[in-house]
Amino acid sequence: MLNFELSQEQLEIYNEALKFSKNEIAPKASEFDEKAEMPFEIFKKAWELGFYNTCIPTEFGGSGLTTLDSVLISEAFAYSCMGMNTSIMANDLALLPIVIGGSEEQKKKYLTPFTEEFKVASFCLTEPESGSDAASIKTTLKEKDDHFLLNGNKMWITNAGYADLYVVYATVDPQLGHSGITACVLEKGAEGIEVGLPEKKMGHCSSDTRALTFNNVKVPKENIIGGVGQGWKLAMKTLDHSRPLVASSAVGGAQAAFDHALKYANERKQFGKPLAKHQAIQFMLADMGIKVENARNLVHKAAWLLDQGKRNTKIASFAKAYSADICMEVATDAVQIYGGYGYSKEYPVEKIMRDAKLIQIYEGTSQIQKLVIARELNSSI
Ligand code: COS
Repeated sequence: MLNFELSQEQLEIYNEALKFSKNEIAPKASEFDEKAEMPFEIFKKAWELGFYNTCIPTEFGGSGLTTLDSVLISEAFAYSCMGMNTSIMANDLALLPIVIGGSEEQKKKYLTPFTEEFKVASFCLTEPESGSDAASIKTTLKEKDDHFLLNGNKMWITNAGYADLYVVYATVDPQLGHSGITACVLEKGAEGIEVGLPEKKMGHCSSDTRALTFNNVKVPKENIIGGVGQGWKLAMKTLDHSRPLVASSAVGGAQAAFDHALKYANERKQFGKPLAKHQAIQFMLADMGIKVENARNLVHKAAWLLDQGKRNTKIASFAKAYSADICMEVATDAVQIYGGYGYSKEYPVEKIMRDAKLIQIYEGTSQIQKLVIARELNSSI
């Protein structure tokens, strides 16, 4: 049976999240963007309402929300600020490898505390010389007696300045390629973790991004997630889960840009009538509406597939590439419809356009999504 309507429960989750987004996030979005600070008070309130760490299963204190529920929350939050939503989603990105590949003890030890108090987590894969080619990481984990020693550099790590927990990818032997990659968990304060200064970014300024350096950090063997050499597949499976969330953030941003543009086009008059009565603008608005609707449908399908226990790699990449690209396009068109006002920080679409750009880049660029899609297509024949 095909049904395009959300259930009553899903609608309630979305409406509650949107209410929070409009009442708590929207009024502070510009201020924190300008200050380039994380809004911890807002994050803590979101955590108290159960909008955080939605990937944690109920056995470990989580809320039991589905992936589809999670993308609804992500869209609602991003509607008011994609930057804040990035920081919130980054917690899920970091905890997902433990949810997917961790042992029962690891899940209890590392996931449960996130349900008991507000905590921050970071997913540490990218390096200065390893971005799209994620398997080329140089950070090493060398076995020594009863533990490993972690050495290397990570780059563009969301939440890194405040993280209570880091999930770090490293190689036990670069010669082994993918099968040397291993994931481990580190807690705040582990000796040898050096946290860089905050990156100064074009957008997503209310989300903390930094480099990390690991100098002989001692990693107990029980901190390895999923076994030595299992890190690559764990990272790829994690991205299958997290890409629908990122894509839904793009949908939220695009919907906001569209709503602002539609309202403005009905208010602003030129040549004696509202912009919305000019066919040139009507066609732009129609195209923007088509794109947002299409993107949302793809995101919901990518999340739904996971909830059915099915592999969603191709559709998750469809959703990520398409939503990120249309978010950029819709935001750019919204700025165009606002004209000179759209270029001003006084109006909301300028920030949406800056924030949209990053979604085409992080968690796999649009080009990388197409590479993943091509491989999935080729492997199916
Ligand atoms: N689920 C399970 N296994 C997967 C998988 C997935 N989604 N994707 C790949 N794999 C497996 C492959 O099946 C292959 O397994 P075998 O060795 O058993 O055949 C193995 O992993 C290697 O895969 P692949 O050959 O595709 O590896 P590449 O090094 O060529 O990876 C991509 C290419 C583009 C997929 C990878 O580098 C990537 O995702 N890059 C973007 C990284 C990213 O998103 N960075 C953002 C950081 S997080 S903010």
